[in-house]
Amino acid sequence: MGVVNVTPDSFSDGGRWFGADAAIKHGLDLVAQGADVVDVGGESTRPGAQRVSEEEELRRIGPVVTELAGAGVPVSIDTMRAAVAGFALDAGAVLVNDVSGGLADPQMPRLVAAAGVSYVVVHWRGHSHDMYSRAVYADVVSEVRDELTTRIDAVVAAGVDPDRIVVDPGLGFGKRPDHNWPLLTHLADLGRLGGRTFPVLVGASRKRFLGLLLAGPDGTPRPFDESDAATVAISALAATAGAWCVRVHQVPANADAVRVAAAWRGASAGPA
Ligand code: PMM
Repeated sequence: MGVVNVTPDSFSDGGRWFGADAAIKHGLDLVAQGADVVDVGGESTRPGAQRVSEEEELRRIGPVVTELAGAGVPVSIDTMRAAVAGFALDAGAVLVNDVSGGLADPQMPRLVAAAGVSYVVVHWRGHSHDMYSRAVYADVVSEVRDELTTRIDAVVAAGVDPDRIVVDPGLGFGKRPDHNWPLLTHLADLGRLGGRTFPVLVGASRKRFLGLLLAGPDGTPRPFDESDAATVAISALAATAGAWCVRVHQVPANADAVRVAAAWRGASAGPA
């Protein structure tokens, strides 16, 4: 999954694809580079971000989703708002990526259910402006599993087909850097919830915990756009561990990593 953030302020690529024409071209480039789906978002969720209005979010994503879907690109809409998701689905988007897991807008699960599309349910504890105040866990893996299970029960009760649900641990969302690593090393557990197995999506690309891991000797975090090689390492490891999808800003090397992982898994499943 290649990312197109149509925002002036996303932490990882803020401003680069803010104009509709640049965003559309970027989406087409990501597909040419090997992305299977392009995730279009119009609201930054970086820590501390304030919300944009629904009108502004629609203004940002509207032409980008319409053009990309019209060109045959499988488009995912990254939004917490049912109205924005509804617009994108009408324009041809095929997947709803809701980083709030249906918590931010109670209309979202019903909309997804009615549309019959795939739904990425992300673990989330609240909006970005104060997300770190909720980043308190005794056992992050079991708490994220329990809270994801609660969300799955809720969205299924609202009519979402369980076979259309993808789960995501929400790296960085209400998590401090040290919380992300155990989630990454327990991806298979995170997909097995309530007696079912769900595909798992991993969004580690360019996140702060990678910049901190790669900090220089003076402790200065590595800049976001210089953690792409670490993102590729996570993609290889996550895909080898069975992740269904990795959401990334730079596609070519990550697409290669996913192919390596597929060959690795294939060979490990076959005869020695
Ligand atoms: N992270 C961001 C935005 N959308 N969606 C999913 N499913 N999972 C994520 O981890 C995720 C997401 C924030 O990153 P960005 O601002 O670099 O796009």
